[in-house]
Amino acid sequence: MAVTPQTNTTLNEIAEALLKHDRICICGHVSPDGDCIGSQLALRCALAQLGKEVVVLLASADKLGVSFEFLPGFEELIPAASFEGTCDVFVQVDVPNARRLGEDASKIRQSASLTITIDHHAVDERETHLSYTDPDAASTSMLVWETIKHLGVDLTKDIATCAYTGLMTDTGRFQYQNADLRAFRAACEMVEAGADPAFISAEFFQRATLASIQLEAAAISNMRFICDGCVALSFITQDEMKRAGAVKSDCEQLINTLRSIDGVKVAAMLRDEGKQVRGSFRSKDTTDVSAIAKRFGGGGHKAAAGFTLYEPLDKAVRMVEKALCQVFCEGNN
Ligand SMILES: [Mn+2]
Repeated sequence: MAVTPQTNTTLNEIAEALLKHDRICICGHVSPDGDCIGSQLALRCALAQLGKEVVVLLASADKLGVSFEFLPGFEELIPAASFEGTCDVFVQVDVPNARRLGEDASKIRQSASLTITIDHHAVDERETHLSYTDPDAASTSMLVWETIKHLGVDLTKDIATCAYTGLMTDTGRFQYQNADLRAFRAACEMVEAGADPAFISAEFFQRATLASIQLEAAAISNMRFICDGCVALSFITQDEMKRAGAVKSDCEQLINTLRSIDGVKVAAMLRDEGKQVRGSFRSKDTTDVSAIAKRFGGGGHKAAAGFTLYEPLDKAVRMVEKALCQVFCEGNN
C-alpha cells in the first residue's frame, strides 16, 4: 500500500485491517500523556484478547511518571529505541505527525507494511495508509474505544480503565470545553464496563512527586503577568530542574497552576532543556493557542498546544512574551 489517503477511513475499516494481521506495534507521541498511554494500552488489551502479538512502544526513552503505573499493561511499554524487531502493522494513536512520533518510532513505522492513525488532532496532511482523525473527539481513547467495539472483543475492566484514563486526562478531569455530551456518554460506557473513576483519579492525580511540588514553587516565583493579567508566563531553568532532582514528567502540571489563577486567560510555560526550550500554552477561554504555537513551528489543540524554540531561555521568554502581547494587547490574532 503506497497511497496515503487525504480523507478519513472508518474505524470499522481500521478494526478489520487489525483483525487480518498478527504482529502489531502501537505507538504514541513523544512526552506521552494519559490519553496517549491510555489509548495505547486499551488497544493492546483488546488485541491481546484476540491472541495478537502486540508491542507497545514509547516514542521517547524518558521514564514515565508513577501516575501511569496502575494502568493494565504498563510493564509492557518499551522505548522505541530499544525495540529491535519488526511488525506487520504500525498503529499510531494520539500522534498527528512524524515530528511527534520521533525518529526511533518513525524508523519502525517505515518497516511496517501497513500503517494506521487513530487521533483527534487536526492535521493538514496524513502520513499513514489508513487514517481516522476526529478533532471533535475529546480524547483519542474515545476513538480507540469505538475501534475496539468493532473488533468484537469483550469490553473488559482493563480496557475501560485505560480508555477512561485517556478521557479523564484530556478533558482535564471533565472540566474543559471538550467535556461535552459525547465525552460523558463515552465515560458512561467505560464506567459501565468497569472503569472506577475514584480509583483512577486517585492513582493518576494524587501521586505528585516532591520534585514536582518544588518545581511548582520555582514556577510561581518565576511567574510574570502580561497583558493586564490575561496571560501568566513562567519558566523553569535547568538549574531548578537539577536542584529539585526533577524529570520531565515533574513539569507537566505546572502550566495548570498558572492557568488556574483568576483573570488568567492563557498560561505559558517554558522549560530550558539546554539545546532547546520546550514551551506549552493552555487557554481557558476561546483563545486558540495552537495558532500562537504554530508561529514557533509547534501545534496542538485550541486549548492546549506546544512548541520548541532553539534559542537561549531568556530570548525564548522574550519571543513568547512578544507573541502573546501581539495577540492580547494588540488584538492581532
Ligand atoms: Mn489526546
